[in-house]
This record gives sequence, C-alpha cells and structure tokens, in this order.
Amino acid sequence: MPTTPLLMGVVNVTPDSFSDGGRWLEPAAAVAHGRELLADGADILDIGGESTRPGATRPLVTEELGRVIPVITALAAEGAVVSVDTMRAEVAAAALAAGATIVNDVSGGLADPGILEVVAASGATYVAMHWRAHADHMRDFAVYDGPGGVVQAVRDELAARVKAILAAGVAPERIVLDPGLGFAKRAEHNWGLLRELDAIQGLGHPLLVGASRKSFLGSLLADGGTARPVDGREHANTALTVHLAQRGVWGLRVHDVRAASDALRVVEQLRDQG
Ligand code: PMM
Repeated sequence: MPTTPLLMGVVNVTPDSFSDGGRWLEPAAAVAHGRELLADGADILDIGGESTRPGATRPLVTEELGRVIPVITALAAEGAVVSVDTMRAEVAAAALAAGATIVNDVSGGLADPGILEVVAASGATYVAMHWRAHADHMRDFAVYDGPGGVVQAVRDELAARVKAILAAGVAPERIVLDPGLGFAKRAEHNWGLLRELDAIQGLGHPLLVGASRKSFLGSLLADGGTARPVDGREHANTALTVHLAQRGVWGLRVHDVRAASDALRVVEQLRDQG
C-alpha cells in the first residue's frame, strides 16, 4: 500500500513567480509564510529565489542569494526541513551551509553541472526535475515527436540525468525525480505524463510532482475561452492530490498546504478503515 506523500510547501521569495510573485519577497514575510505552511501541515519548505515562469529572466547570483539565504537560515534554525529551489551550485552550497537538507534543481543538473558535486559532497537529497531550457525560451522545446511521445522522452531524459548524478557521486537513495509539469510542456504533455506516471516511477526513484496552480489546470477549467485564474485552480489540484497519493508518489509540491493536507487525511482515513 502506498505511503502518504510528503507535502512540500512553496515559499517563492521572488517578485515575479506566476503563482504568488511578490507576496513573500521581504524576508520577514517569507519566514512568516513558511511558518504558516508548517502549521498547515507542510513536511518540507521549498524556498526559491528564481522565478521559472515561462518567459522569466534570471536574477543575478547575488540577488538569488540575498533572497533565499536569510529565509533558509531563519526557518532551518526553527527546525523546519528546508529544500532550496535553485539551479545554481553556488546558491545550493550556501543554502546547505545555512541549514537546507534538500536541493530541488528544476534543471536536474543541466543548468550548472557543478551543483552535482556540491550535493554529492553534502549528502543532501537531490530532486532532479525534467527540464530542457531556461524559462525565457522553454516554450520552443515543448516538442515530443519521437516514438513513445512525451512519456518516453521524459523517461529517457531523466534516465540520462540519473546516470550523470550517480557519476558525480550522489548516492542513489538520495535521488528524487520530477516529471517537470509545465516546463517545456504544453497542457496535453502534462496530462500524458500524469496518466502514465508509472513509466517514470519505473526508473526506480521516488517521485515529486508539482502541479499546483499551473496553467494546464487553468486551461482545463477555462470559462468561455479564458483560462481560470491562478487562485481558482485549487479544487482541481486537490483532485490531483488524491490521485497522486493513490499512485504512491513520494512528494507533492503545493502552494495551499492546508487543502492538500486535508485531502491526504481523507485518503489515509479510508486506508485505515480498509
Ligand atoms: N515548479 C515550479 C518551481 N519549482 N520544482 C519542482 N521540483 N517541481 C516543479 O514542478 C516546480 C519546481 C514552478 O512553480 P511556482 O512558480 O509556483 O513555484
């Protein structure tokens, strides 16, 4: 029987994330938000200083460090399990020194291969997401014409990343994979991956999935041709939460931790009765 997924609550310390850009840019606001997510039931806080929304430009390394390190330091000191959402080796190293224990790299080591040595040396858990290009031009890479379509391509490309991650010295049991919903993927690609998640699970590593508030949910729920705005996508994410819990994923990256936590409690209660 699958174990209940861990809930990774999102703390975007950015001015421009699509889901909550600017709301937690001040360190004190981000720390308060992290505490709220913990109270709502988050197992992990994922703290990031770079927006990956389609078309976003990258912050300077110094900007990224300045955004995330004070927040990580404060929340880790309070005992939170902290993940740093970064593609940069330098930021990962500073975050681990500040108390993070998980590196969530949306590029799976492609953006800055040095990040793998940093992770290997620290013994941290490494989340490797499927990724093809930076946000400013990832839309051009949303093409999956090969045999097996998106599922086979994501599986093969993640398998190649696992090889590189292991070669850098990261222990296999420290590797978590993520199909990267919305990253160089159109709505039909995201649904295809969600339908055949077991193909990705077949790589033998735990899976993290981040669907919360993403635009494929907005297009599914479009009213009169207009995508449902970000704050109206929560119920759809709750449905996915239940589905993914039944599929046995390791973790769910969510913005509304309370909603996801309630859904998981229902799933657990039904299991206990069974
Ligand atoms: N999505 C976003 C950012 N980081 N990390 C992982 N591992 N998986 C994701 O799906 C993911 C991520 C973009 O969403 P946001 O702007 O709401 O944080």
